[in-house]
Amino acid sequence: MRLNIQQTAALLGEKDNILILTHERPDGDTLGSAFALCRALQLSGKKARVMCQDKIPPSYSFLYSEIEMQDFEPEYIVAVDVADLKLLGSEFKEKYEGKINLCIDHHASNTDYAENLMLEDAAAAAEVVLQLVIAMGITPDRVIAEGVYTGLSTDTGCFRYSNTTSRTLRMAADMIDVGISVNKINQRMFETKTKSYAALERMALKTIKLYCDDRCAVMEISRKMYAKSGADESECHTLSSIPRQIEGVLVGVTIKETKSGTYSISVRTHEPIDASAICMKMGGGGHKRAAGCSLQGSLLSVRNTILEHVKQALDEVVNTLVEEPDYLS
Ligand SMILES: [Mn+2]
Repeated sequence: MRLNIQQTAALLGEKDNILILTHERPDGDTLGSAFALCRALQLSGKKARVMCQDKIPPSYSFLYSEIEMQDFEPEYIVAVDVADLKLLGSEFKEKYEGKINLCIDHHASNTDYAENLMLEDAAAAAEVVLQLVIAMGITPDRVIAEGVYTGLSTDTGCFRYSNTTSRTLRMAADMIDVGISVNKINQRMFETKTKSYAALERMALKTIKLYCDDRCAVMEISRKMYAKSGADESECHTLSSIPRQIEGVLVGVTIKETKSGTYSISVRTHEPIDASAICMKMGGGGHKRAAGCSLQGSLLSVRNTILEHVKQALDEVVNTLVEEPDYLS
């Protein structure tokens, strides 16, 4: 069932001992939103804690350094920024399938696996969480504000992507008014690379190839490259935005080989290509301009499958592109 902000706030008001789950390979939005909600629940006198199947990268430690890790038997389980149960990760999916009570999300592709507070036009789950926190009667403190700002900024590429709205910026401004250090967060999130990540990025850049009349760029990251660079998968979210940056490219694809040998695909698009529609055809989902899916098989067959769907999507809009000279390189 779909809930609105007020219904969800009232519902949470009745609950206690709340476990908040993030998606696997956690990013700034799932973590910022989860810890902001956790803090708000704790401030309202409830017990709450956050759990993630994967290790939380050290760069996000500021999000929880002031939050108490409370120990309790969970009575109510909330997933944040998790569009599909399988995005919890295989271990957590098995553990929590059928046990999640509430989902707070902003992905149009959400599979409604629990009672659902879903705002499709929100740039980040953090936008939903902030409205919820306020509806719960909690005034955001610095810890909540840092979580919300981190979610807003990371899901919008530091307010550059097309999902950024005036509301996103107003919410960010409100968080700054609480007294957070924007520079500290931005520097951590956008202006710092580990040496191992920088090494991986160099290798990844070399793999970029153009397809479909140079409208699609594909970048490939192998296990060998992780091993050689020493980079961790968890620090590699921002790689996916690189292929789309090439002039004339409408679809940027990043193919990452996972530990289990399957391939994790990230698709980033420019208007008018719908990344979510492309990924849904391959069993995944996401947003209009940023989506993902998983594929099995050889790298060659995986790449061909993706290119087939990308070509179809490009063919569907090719006539509209002619009228848009900006898209012609
Ligand atoms: Mn998100």
